[in-house]
Amino acid sequence: MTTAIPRAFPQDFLFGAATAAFQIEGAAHEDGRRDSIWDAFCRVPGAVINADNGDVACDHYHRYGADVALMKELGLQTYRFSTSWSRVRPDGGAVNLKGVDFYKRLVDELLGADILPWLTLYHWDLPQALQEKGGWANRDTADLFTEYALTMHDALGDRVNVWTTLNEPWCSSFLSYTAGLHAPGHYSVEEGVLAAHHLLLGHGQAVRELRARDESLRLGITLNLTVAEPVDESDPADVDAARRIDGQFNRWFLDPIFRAQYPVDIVEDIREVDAGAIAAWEAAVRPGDLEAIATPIDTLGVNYYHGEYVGGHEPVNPPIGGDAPTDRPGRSPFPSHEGIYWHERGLPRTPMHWEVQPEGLTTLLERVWDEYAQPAGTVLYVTENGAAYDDELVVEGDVKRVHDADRVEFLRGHLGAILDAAEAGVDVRGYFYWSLLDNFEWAWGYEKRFGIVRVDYDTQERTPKDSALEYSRIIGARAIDL
Ligand code: NCW
Repeated sequence: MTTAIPRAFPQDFLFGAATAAFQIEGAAHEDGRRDSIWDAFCRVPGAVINADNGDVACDHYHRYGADVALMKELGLQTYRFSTSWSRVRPDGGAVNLKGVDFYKRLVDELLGADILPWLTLYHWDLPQALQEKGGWANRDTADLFTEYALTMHDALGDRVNVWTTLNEPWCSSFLSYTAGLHAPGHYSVEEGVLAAHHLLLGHGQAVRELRARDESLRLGITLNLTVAEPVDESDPADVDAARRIDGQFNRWFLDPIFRAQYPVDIVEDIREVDAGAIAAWEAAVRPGDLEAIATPIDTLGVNYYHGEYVGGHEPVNPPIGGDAPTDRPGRSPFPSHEGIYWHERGLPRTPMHWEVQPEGLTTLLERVWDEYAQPAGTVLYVTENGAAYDDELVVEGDVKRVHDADRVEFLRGHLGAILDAAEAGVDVRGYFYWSLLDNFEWAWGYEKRFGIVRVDYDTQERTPKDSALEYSRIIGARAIDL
């Protein structure tokens, strides 16, 4: 018999799970909440698989007590959730106290269970009333976001210490305003670049104001980052494809936040394809904006799911499947995409068609640490990582089980990749599995299940999957077995 060798996590490493308001709360028309852009987008024919919506979702709004008890049972040390702007300031303006109260109750429940609340202010659910005024393409939205951040701090500043401004601004700009795949479903390069700038501006302003109120807060942002690998390192077209993907996914956000500048190569690439968009964007980037965006942050949240294997020549065997779940017309989220091709490299893929490549997380953490975080004195957290699999519920005796062996392996692999990065000197202090619960997976509706806890959407019954039990075991041991 061989004995597994435990690989321990650093003492202060935090284990958690993540969710987002629109994806789990439901209660869409209760206690003064008004439509967000996602409520409206769900009504657009063909925008979301099965025309699913967030009206009920996981009914977390009513079941948060039991959900927190479940987190406690699993041993989670921290819980990353988002607050809904549409609940708290339903028209983007006046404050709705009933909405604020929900988050007070949730945070009190977490604190009572000794779980650290990790609050994200914006996970894509802009009040529809603000979209009607141009949404994130309108600069006023950045100011209103800052006001909303302060409203949340008024309510929770005494109880919440860790604040994340935005989740994945790449998604709420380019995927939403340029690719049309996420709400509000527009197809404009100009709106995409404007939205990205105003999101970043809102982030910077909010950090500045929150910091001025309370120096002890731990402030940051969460980005979806990737590793863009060229098919052939010695082929200039392949290397250029990787540069453009890296630039549009990663550097477009990392450079302004950490260096107070946008990547010049990408500005020029976009100018080539849409000079008008870049002219509008140049006019929108006002003096002082970049200084605001680069207000120092304490934590950078890294969301990692998969890498990009790209080249500059059409592949002989292109990857099967894509990222668009519906038949809605698609446009690339990358303004500069001509001549970039995704290639197949034989890695396993999840049902989202996302590659599984834990080593990519090590590479990514090392790169972000060396080039951005360490020089700025910012520490890293993996604020999302997870996988959707076609889970099956089985009944064994009178116990329900989900034997999600793939997800168990995914979890262990990525935790191992984090340990590899930590051993190489990266200051990475925590991991949040995405997601605690199966939930509303945006354009994929309820079809894709990312949870370590299964949700039966007919009964709202929660069933911890094998991955939840394994995660709980790992958290208890503070180690993975080799
Ligand atoms: S869609 C997405 N996700 C998933 C979502 O549930 C969560 O709210 C997000 O933070 C899981 O993690 C994030 N990420 C965007 C994927 C990019 C798709 C790229 C499409 C290119 C055409």
